[in-house]
Amino acid sequence: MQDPKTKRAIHESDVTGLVTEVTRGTITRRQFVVRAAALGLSTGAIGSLLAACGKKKSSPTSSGTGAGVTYPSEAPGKLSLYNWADYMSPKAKKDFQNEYGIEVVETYYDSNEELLAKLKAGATGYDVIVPSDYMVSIMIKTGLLMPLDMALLPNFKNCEPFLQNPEFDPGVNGPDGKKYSVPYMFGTTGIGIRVDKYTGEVTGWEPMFDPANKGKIVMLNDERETPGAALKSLGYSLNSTEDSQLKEAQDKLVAQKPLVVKYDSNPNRVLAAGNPLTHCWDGDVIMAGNNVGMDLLKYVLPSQGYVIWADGMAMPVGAKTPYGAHLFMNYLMDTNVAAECANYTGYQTGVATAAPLVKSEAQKALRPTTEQMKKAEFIKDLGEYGRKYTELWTQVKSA
Ligand code: N2P
Repeated sequence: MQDPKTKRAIHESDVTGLVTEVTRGTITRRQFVVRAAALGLSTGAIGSLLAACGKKKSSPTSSGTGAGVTYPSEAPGKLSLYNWADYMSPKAKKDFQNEYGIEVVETYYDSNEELLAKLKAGATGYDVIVPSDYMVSIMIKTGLLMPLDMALLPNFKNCEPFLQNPEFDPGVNGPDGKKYSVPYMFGTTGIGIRVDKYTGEVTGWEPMFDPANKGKIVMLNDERETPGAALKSLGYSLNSTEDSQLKEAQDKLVAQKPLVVKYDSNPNRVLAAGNPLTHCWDGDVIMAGNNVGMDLLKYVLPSQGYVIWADGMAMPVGAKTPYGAHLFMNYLMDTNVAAECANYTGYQTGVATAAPLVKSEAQKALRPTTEQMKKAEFIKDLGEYGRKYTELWTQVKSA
């Protein structure tokens, strides 16, 4: 029998050797994980070691300089991602686990409001969430997000300049100088058409409200997107704060309701299943096209105007592993990883350096141009007035 002390000494020198090898790059991080596990190290210990190597190698430098924000730098065995459905490459999650020894456990929500309600009701333990622009702003104001340690997010520099310090999360330009989200995907909201099921011409929102299309229409199940479509179709801002305009939009949606097959926020599945006219986000057309063939699909940005949106990655209060959350967010802003996620989801990556690596020509063609952005509006955090949209939507859903 080996003396336990001798055993531990051998063990430690083996581990030190492995760490040296992975730091020098003579073995991959994956090989490191396999060999460290063979030595009997726990997943948590492997993750911590790898994280430490990563710090030396590719600069998630120790926490400490991100606008005065620091978190204990201990890597976990797993982390919890609360996300939209069909919005994360399973390969990216697996690769992250192989590289860092951290398993990503993912659960899903259907809308920003569902996410907000969940957090407001006191749900804790989510490490990374993916709210849209206006919801980032609402969550910052209601104290639901933890500030980020930017020193742990060196890949942030890869992101689209217009998404780095936007109005909804101004970072250094904001009141507390802190940053609460980093870019994930962005895009537009328009109409997805199955050209094998609908042959009419679509240029604006009209076909979505045309009684002739009864039974062919699916709208998003979303209290800002869907009233936004109605407001735009009427020539109004989708951030209108005029009661009379909201009433008109409500009436229009109530009149539309008998034409609508369902309200559904997984439009890629609706399109793949063959629905003719679907209110959707741009990437859904690409994802459906990847399943049924792009020649069956078309995406139209309505002439009256539409939503431009940007989803961020953020860390809610109550996150179990702020350090793990940072490792994952930084990983997703890596050029190749962001390209993998963009290719999987069909959406436009917020990581500018990854955009040239998008494979689908159709997807590249949907990256909004400066001209298209002029007709687009971001959904805004309307403060107290936002309640009126909740009421409008409740009225429509219960009509
Ligand atoms: C992915 C949902 C994307 C959300 N299925 C658009 N903001």
